[in-house]
Amino acid sequence: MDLPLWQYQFRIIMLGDSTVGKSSMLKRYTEDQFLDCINQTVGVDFYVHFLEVEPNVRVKLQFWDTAGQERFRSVTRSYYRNSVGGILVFDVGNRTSFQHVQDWYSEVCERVQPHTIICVLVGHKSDREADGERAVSRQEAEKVAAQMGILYIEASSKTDHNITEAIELLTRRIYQGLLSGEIKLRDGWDGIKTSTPQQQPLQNEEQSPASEKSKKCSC
Ligand SMILES: Nc1nc2c(ncn2[C@@H]2O[C@H](COP(=O)(O)OP(=O)(O)OP(=O)(O)O)[C@@H](O)[C@H]2O)c(=O)[nH]1
Ligand SMILES: [Mg+2]
Repeated sequence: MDLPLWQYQFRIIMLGDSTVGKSSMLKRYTEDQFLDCINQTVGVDFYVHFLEVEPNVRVKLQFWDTAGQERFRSVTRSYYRNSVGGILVFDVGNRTSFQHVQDWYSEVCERVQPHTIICVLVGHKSDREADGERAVSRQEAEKVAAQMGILYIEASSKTDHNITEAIELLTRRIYQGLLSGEIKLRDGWDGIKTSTPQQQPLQNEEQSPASEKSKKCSC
């Protein structure tokens, strides 16, 4: 029998300061490409990828790639509530981006209430270490991640190091949460959807706003 295109849809939000490489991570993961000169995100952009989390269980990953720039914050914040996963990114060569990680995390956790979001912290641009540009040690980042109670992984879109691993680590963690009941399907919450809703226990919740997309080149 043919499998449906997907059984579950997980919405995952990319968070972190501007230029840490959120869009580059998704471009690498979904298109296996890296661009030295990439369009700066304006508002929110979208990427989709399908992943088989176990034999015959296919998940549609819908990524919301938010702009890190402060001036887009009112738009990007409206996407937090309908996310079940968060990829929290800083640049290992940019200490300021690391210092903002806790703020990003607190804000998304607050806004997703009463739902649950599962996050992973990514120390991105790990290739910069080879150029002597590391400004945040792995130990320090691991400590902050442990304090937040989330997983930490270092990755590079440029060298394609750990990008798939970071995204699939988060996806499998969400799937486990779904199986264990830690994460529940809710009517009116778009963090997780199923293609067979009649088989899922649903509870009433109100719906949240829709989307916007536009781009400009920062190069
Ligand atoms: N050295 C290095 N540079 C990278 C890496 N990933 C992205 N970059 C560069 O970092 C710059 C910013 O990348 P983006 O992906 O646009 O960053 P962003 O977080 O999406 O930025 P906003 O859209 O403004 O929030 C670009 O010049 C990329 O080429 C990486 O792994 N290593
Ligand atoms: Mg971007």
